[in-house]
Amino acid sequence: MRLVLVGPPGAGKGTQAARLAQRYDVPAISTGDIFRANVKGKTKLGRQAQEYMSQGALVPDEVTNAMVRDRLSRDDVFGGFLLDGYPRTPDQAVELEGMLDDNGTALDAVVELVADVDEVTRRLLKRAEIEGRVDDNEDVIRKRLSVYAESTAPVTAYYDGQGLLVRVDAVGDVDVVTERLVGALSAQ
Ligand code: B4P
Repeated sequence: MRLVLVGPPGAGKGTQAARLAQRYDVPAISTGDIFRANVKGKTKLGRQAQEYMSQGALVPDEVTNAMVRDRLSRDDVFGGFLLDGYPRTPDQAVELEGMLDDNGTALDAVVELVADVDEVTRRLLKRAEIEGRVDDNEDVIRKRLSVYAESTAPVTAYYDGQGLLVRVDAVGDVDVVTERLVGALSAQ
């Protein structure tokens, strides 16, 4: 199973990626998590990513693409993977296609988690209270949502054109959303 999860910030990508990875026994690869781990570890990549993330901007494509290329070269992805939060721009989508071509593989599906702006804003503000993430304040959330509409919506259109896009309603109980995802993927 080679899957991509897309959706606006707060749609539940990280939440559902962990569950689907367990269900399909593939590694979940979250570009956001990798960046956050590097920020925490004060690495060069972390220093590069931090200024963009704290402003709600995307980390430049060349940095993100190189990081994903490296991650997808490891042995644990041979049997499949779930990419959470990548690709997020048309350039990243084209790069990913190249990486998979090089390995003689291709994506099985791209799942879009659909949730409206009010719902995702409410979730992220709630997470801010619990986790205190620097990019979960109202101004930065607004910026992240506009970046999503501008840069990532074309990515879903691109995959829709390839017949790979599966849209799933991401509003509701976490378990219910997981069952919707599994149902949609098995019907694919
Ligand atoms: P991400 O880490 O991907 O952050 P996100 O879009 O907010 O999604 P996340 O996975 O954290 O939240 P989720 O929806 O699961 O990216 C952060 C930053 O990293 C980006 O802004 C960018 O700067 C950089 N970045 C990452 N990937 C990049 C790329 N490819 N290119 C360039 N830059 C990149 O969950 C949100 C909250 O909702 C949680 O608190 C969760 O508990 C809750 N929730 C989940 N499901 C729910 C449900 N069904 N009901 C109620 N609450 C729910």
